[in-house]
Amino acid sequence: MNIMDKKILASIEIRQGDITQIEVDVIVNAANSSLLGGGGVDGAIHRAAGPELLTECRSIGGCHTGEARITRGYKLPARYVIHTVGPVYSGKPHDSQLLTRCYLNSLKLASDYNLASIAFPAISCGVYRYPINDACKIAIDTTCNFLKAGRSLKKVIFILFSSKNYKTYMDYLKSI
Ligand code: AR6
Repeated sequence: MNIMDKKILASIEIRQGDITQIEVDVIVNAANSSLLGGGGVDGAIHRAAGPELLTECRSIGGCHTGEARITRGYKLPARYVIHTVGPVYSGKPHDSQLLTRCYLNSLKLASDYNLASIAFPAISCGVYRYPINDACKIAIDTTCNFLKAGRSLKKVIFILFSSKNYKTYMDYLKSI
């Protein structure tokens, strides 16, 4: 591993916990294409942010799978929320392309807003049933490649709800 790769890995952090509690510039929401809320991490973010988040999301008018939109964070400790729509897992190659685009478009949007820190949940790994091992590689590989271009982001946190998913991310990060 060269010095540049080490620097990139040092800006990635894996944590176990609740994304609604985390103090970063922007947290990412695993939304659905309506952007009008739902269960899982989406429900938790809307509950913690308060009703103004839904009002702003309504004004956006939806988001296609793989794309991302940004709103304010309202009552959350995070200043902004990036809403991205992961694929419903089907087992087809297109799944990984769409999940890659979720991470890439979220990272690009954070950079466009000149943000320094971002936290991701395991997009698509709940209700949308994406296998955690495959999703974890996409999340970390896409992020490392993005950080190589060196824009505003200095810290990328992956925050996992379960200890099993936390271990999957830790094991993969250690292996690269
Ligand atoms: N903090 C961090 N991670 C969480 C939290 C939290 N507070 N809550 C859940 N997770 P899911 P998806 C984890 O189902 O698969 C919604 O209804 C959870 O354990 O939230 O992309 C949307 O509206 C799992 O590992 O998102 C969509 O309809 C991961 O977050 C649909 O679900 C993602 O699980 C999106 O499904």
